[in-house]
Amino acid sequence: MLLKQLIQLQTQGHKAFGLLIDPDKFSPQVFERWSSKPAFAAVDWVLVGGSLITQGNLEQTLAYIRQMCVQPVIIFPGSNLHISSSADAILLLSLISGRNPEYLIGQHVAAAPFLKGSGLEIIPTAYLLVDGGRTTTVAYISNTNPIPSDKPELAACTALAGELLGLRLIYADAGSGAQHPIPPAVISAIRQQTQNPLVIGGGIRHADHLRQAYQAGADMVVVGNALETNPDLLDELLRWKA
Ligand code: 1GP
Repeated sequence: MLLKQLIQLQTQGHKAFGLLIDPDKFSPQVFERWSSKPAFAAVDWVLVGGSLITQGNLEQTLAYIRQMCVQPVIIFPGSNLHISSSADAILLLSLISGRNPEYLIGQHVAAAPFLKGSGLEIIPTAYLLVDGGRTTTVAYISNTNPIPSDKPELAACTALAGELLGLRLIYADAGSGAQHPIPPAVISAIRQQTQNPLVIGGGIRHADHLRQAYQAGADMVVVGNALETNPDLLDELLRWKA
């Protein structure tokens, strides 16, 4: 069970790293460049997904990645169309920073029978968008306002509400391609209020961002865009993690 393993890592104080792959931008050549690096062994989860998948093929991307690496593959869905048995698990996201019922429970109702039959590990996730300096695809598509990045207490209360509602993982996201990552003050405020594993993503481009997120209390940091444009950054990021 991946969630249990993550909780175990968290208990041991081990910091985890997630590589996010957008099926629209997926390139087997880039993936091979990542996976041939010794540093790749330090990747804990490979997440696959995006708010909007247009030309990409989720099924084929999952099947390819699963064949090419030993790491667990987790779907990070943008909608109830993004369900496939070709992964190990799926983050069942409830977008609790927003007030759009469709992303709080609506899509979940339509997805429920497919999830039940999928054989996937379902990870109930409190999903919080925090403002990262620009309107991201996820904020636009979900028609929700992210939490202002200078309101740590608002982020903390939102995450706590998600935990009290029974969600098992907290994913605070500045959104893919965010101008700046979630500030450490927001991360540490969430950490102080909650106990669940805390995943941080969006706009992480340097080892410094990674270090700050871990030091503020992130249990896992997820990076997508920056590694797509510069595959060699993986060494730098994971050197710090090691
Ligand atoms: C987005 O948290 C992820 O949902 C990763 O964002 O692509 O900006 O790294 P980036």
